[in-house]
Amino acid sequence: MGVDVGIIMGSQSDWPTLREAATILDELGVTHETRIVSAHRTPDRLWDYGKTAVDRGLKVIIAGAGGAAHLPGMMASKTRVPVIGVPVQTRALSGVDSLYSILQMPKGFPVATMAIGSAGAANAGLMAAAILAVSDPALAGRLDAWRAALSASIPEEPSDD
Ligand code: RP5
Repeated sequence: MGVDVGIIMGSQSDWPTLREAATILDELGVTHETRIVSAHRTPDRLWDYGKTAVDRGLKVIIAGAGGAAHLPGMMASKTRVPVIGVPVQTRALSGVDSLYSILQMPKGFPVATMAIGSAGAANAGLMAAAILAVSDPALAGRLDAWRAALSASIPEEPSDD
């Protein structure tokens, strides 16, 4: 049986960021796979992944890339599986280049764009889980519990420690 979420990234160097999404999905018990798929270096791999995504049963794709970050948008153009984009933080422009590359999609091919970097990657995992939870009550319960635990961990007052 296939997995629900595909996590793809443009380079091995993106993995420390995209791992945050995988960690969240692990915590919530959401099946997923991870692949390096580069819009520029492996365009045929990108095409094949997008072309087969529906038939393979993927329900959400999380796509992270940095710099001239065409991967999420190209993937959205190739499949109707919802694509969540994660702008990876770059050294040259701090990820603003990645953000703008992913965010400004033309009408017709949306990418749900998260924040730059690891917070965006973690939120991509949570967003994917929220989408799946619409039709999965057990996952919805786990997501509610995860959110409640986070809220409960926040102290009411600041500490000097
Ligand atoms: C992008 O170029 C990748 O998504 C990565 O963020 C960036 C740099 O890649 P490497 O040169 O580290 O492989 O395609």
